[in-house]
Amino acid sequence: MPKISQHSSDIVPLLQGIHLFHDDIAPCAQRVRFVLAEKGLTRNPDTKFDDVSAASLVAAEGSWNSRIVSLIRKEQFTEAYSAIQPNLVIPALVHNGELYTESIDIIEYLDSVLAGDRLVPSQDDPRYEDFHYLTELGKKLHWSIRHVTYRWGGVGRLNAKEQDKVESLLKRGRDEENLAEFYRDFSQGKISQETYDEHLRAIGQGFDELTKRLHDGRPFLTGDSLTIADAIWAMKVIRLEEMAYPTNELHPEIAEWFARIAARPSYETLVSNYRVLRLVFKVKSWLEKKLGTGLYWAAKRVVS
Ligand SMILES: N[C@@H](CCC(=O)N[C@@H](CS)C(=O)NCC(=O)O)C(=O)O
Repeated sequence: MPKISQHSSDIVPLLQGIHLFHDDIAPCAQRVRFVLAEKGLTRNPDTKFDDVSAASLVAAEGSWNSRIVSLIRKEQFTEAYSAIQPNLVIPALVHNGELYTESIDIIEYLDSVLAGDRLVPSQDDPRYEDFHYLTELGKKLHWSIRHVTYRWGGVGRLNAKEQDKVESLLKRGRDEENLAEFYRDFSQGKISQETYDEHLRAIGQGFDELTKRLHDGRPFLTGDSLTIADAIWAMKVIRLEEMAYPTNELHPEIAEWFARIAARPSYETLVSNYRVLRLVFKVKSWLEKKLGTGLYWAAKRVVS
């Protein structure tokens, strides 16, 4: 059963067709875009997330409207977005005036209503148990990816006024992603190096779980065909590689599997819209690697 989310936004009921509230750089949104691309839908030009001009309200069949919630401009922390997603995270999806949140729930919904190969195995599929395990592990490790990413980027701190605003907006939701705690500790520099290292280690252990499965030569994580578990983990690899995480050296089987995902036409649609930023990330991480600092060396030190 689709999980329709409640909201208090005036914008949501106006939207017809498929509208994704997202940002190109966010792995949780990338996985939804991956599914939209795998299902053959095309992306319409970007608009601001709260655009209500007549032309932006309807997404034609076979396409989706891209509503950008810029994380860099902290647009997730606005009244208008909190009325859509009170936990202040992306993605959120609207289909014909109904709101869906939580990337995995959105994906399950899209998989059930869009034509094309099924990407979520049914519960009686022998792969389901492992699929579920890998998906849940991927979800759990999002907290670690968040720590590693913010530590590496060094930006995104909130000042006291912003923190108060975020905490007051979050009272409308359940703060399922622990944003209030994360931003309070991150912004005040209270997260220890040991904690960051533990998160990096947890990611390495997660990759070990994938490697165990890939050892038998299967092309995708749960067997012969692509599932959304592949998408969830591939988006982690994208993010980590932007920061020079040594996937090839530490997890060669994962690098090979990832190359199969990256060869799919849908992959290009994930990264093509933030080429410049990706280049900035890669230059930063390349320089760090040369200087003996950054995530490359941290991972070599911490992940065995
Ligand atoms: N469990 C949520 C996680 C959503 C999430 O944490 N999204 C991140 C981007 S990947 C976000 O919006 N972060 C906002 C922030 O860091 O302030 C989902 O899968 O939809």
